[in-house]
Parts: sequence; structure tokens; C-alpha cells
Amino acid sequence: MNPGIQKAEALDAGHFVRVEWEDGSESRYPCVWLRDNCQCPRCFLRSAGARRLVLKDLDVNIVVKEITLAGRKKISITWPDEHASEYEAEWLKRRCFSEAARAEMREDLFLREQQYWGSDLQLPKIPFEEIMYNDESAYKWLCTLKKVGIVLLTGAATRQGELVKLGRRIGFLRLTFYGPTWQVQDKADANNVAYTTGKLCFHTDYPVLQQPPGVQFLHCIKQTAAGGESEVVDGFHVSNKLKKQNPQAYQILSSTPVDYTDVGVDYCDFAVQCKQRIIDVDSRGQAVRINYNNATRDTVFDVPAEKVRPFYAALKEFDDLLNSAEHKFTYKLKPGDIVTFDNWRVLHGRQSYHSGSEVTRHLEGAYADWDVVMSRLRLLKKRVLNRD
Ligand code: OGA
Ligand code: NM2
Ligand code: ZN
Ligand code: ZN
Repeated sequence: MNPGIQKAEALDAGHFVRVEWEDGSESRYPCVWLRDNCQCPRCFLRSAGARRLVLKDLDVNIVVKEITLAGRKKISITWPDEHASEYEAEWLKRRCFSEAARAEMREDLFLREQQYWGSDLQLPKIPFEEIMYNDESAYKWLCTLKKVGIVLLTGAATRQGELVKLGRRIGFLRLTFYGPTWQVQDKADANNVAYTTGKLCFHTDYPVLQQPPGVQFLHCIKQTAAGGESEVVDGFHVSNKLKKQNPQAYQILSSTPVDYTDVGVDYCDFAVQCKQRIIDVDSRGQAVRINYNNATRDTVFDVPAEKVRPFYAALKEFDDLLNSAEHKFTYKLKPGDIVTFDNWRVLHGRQSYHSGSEVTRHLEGAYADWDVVMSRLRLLKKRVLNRD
């Protein structure tokens, strides 16, 4: 599958190694990187897949003393201090420094490809049973969750405890002050606006935490007859729209630190405070996380007074775009449905419903971290694509 090595030579006064592949392409490896990544037992702990070599023992200006090609599948390098390293062709190929090879590795490790959507969303659906017992289905579930940002799992039992099982399927759930899982229903003296019958405007959960939960699960156990519909919107897609429509508003929302607060008692007592930008962006200005819950946005607002009104104007423009018919998708959860979505990207809300003497609507909710979900996704990918 992978090409063998045609030729290997030192270049640039021994600072680089140039590998010529059998298919005619070539790769260049800096010697400092090669020495740093020597795979011998003294330099690398195989059982942990981790480096033993310490930086103190790495010469940044190291050059090759001797390089030999062992067959077409391996190169051997002797360093000036006589330390010997071996590198396999396939291992080297995957670590090629070319722009194209790095882009390929990036996609393989992080699955960064995204599909934006609006009101035209075709809500992806997979039976809950399938993802629990079938690795290919589980892989498809998590790939779609990463790419589209939302997947509906159908046909779960209509009792509490299904999300704990789902948590075990990926690894473990994220514990928060609202408990390992939490019950969304109308509660007396509600400690959160979610625990009332009121409408929930578009929000991401828990921006008051320094690292808000990456993934959210909502399992419908009971659904009310009238009202209680769910709404979702693609926060990254809408952020791009805002950036085009009003760059100044985008600049304000991606730079202003907004205070969030959550004080109360649930799993234990809590007094949480955090500063978050509503639109978190990467170094290229692309949105990577939305942190927006109007309910927990603090009354304390730690910005100069003259910045306040422009901030509200910007937020309102973003909120209007989120709520435009073009962007939002409405659906109603049925008992046994579990909606799974990217809480860093997808904003969600619900219509109000009527309160009664008995509970007419009950969702069980839980969170997971993207680190845990992506870890499971990589393991499933390896197994499904048979690269164990
Ligand atoms: C929440 C929430 C949605 C719903 O609990 O944070 O958004 O449909 N619930 O009740
Ligand atoms: N609940 C649903 O940011 C938030 O307060 C979101 C969290 C109560 C666990 C709601
Ligand atoms: Zn070594
Ligand atoms: Zn919510």
C-alpha cells in the first residue's frame, strides 16, 4: 500500500534527511526532529507510546554522521555520538512535513471537515440499539456528530438510565454541579430556567464553566401534548453570516469578555463565575466555540461603560440571525428519542409548554467532553477500517 524508499541522503550539511519514495515523490525531515523521535528503547517507552528522551539531551544543531538504507522499508542513522536510530518507511511517510501530508494527517486525527446547515437540515437519525451494539453504527454516529453537529438516536427505553449506558459506550460522562445526569422538568423553586415550563431561547449549555461541555445528550422520557418543541441552529454557520453582514459586530462578540454566573445548590452547592467571549475564534478568526446563554449572563459586566451599548447591539444582531427562519430547524422529541449534539457549535432551545399538577414533560440530560468522544471515535475508526 505504502511505497518503499528508493533513496535516502543527508542534505544541507547534514541538517536534513531527504527520502525519495518509489513512486517518485520525496520528503524532507529535519535532523533535530529525527533525533528527537528516535524509536529505540532508550529514547522511547514503547509500552506507553511516549518519549523518554529529555530536551536537555537533544542537540538542536545535530547532523547525521551516517545514513543507510536497510532494504526499502527502513533507514538507519548513526549520530555523531554513535547513537543509532532506525525509522520505518511507513512511519516516516505518515509524518512527512509537506503541506498536503500534514493536512491529511490533521483530517485523520481531528476530522475537522464540517457541513453547515440551516432550516433545510436533514436531521440524521440512527437507532439507539444499533450504536450500542454495532461498531460501524457507533462510528457513523460519532462521525456525523462531529461533521454535522447533531444526530438523533431513536428507540431508547423510556426510563432513566439510558444516558449512563450511552456514557459507558463512549467512555464516561462529564460530571457537573447539576449531577452525573440531570432531569429537565418543571420544578418548584427551580435552580435553573431550564427546570421551568418557560420557553428557552437559543443557548449553549454551561458557558459559566471555563471549559463548557463539548457534547450534550437529551433523552426524551415523557413529552407534553402541546408545546415543548425543540429548536436548533448551526452556530458556526450563523457566525460566518454575521462576519459577512457586520464585521464590526463579529469583532465585538469575538473579543468582549462576558461575565457568566451560576449560584445555587444541586449535586452540591456552587458559586461559579467565568468570563467567556460569545464567539470564540481560532488564530484565523474562524468560530470554534459559541458560549452563549442569556439566562446565566451575569448582571456584572466588566467592560468600560462606553462599550456596553455597542456590545448589546452586536449581540442582538447575532441573536436575530440565530432566530431567522432561514437558519433555525424545529422538531419535537418523542419518548425514546435521544438528541446528541455539539454544544460548542449548535445552539438549542425549546418552546414553552403548560404546567400542570403532574409532570407532563421529562428529559434526562447528560454531558460528555469532546476529548472523550473523539478518543472513542478514533478507536472505532481504527477498528472499523481494520487498521488495528
Ligand atoms: C436544557 C435545555 C431543552 C428542552 O435543559 O438546557 O436546553 O427541550 N432543555 O427542555
Ligand atoms: N442544565 C440543563 O448554562 C446552563 O445553565 C444550561 C444546564 C440545568 C444542566 C443548563
Ligand atoms: Zn534512541
Ligand atoms: Zn440547554
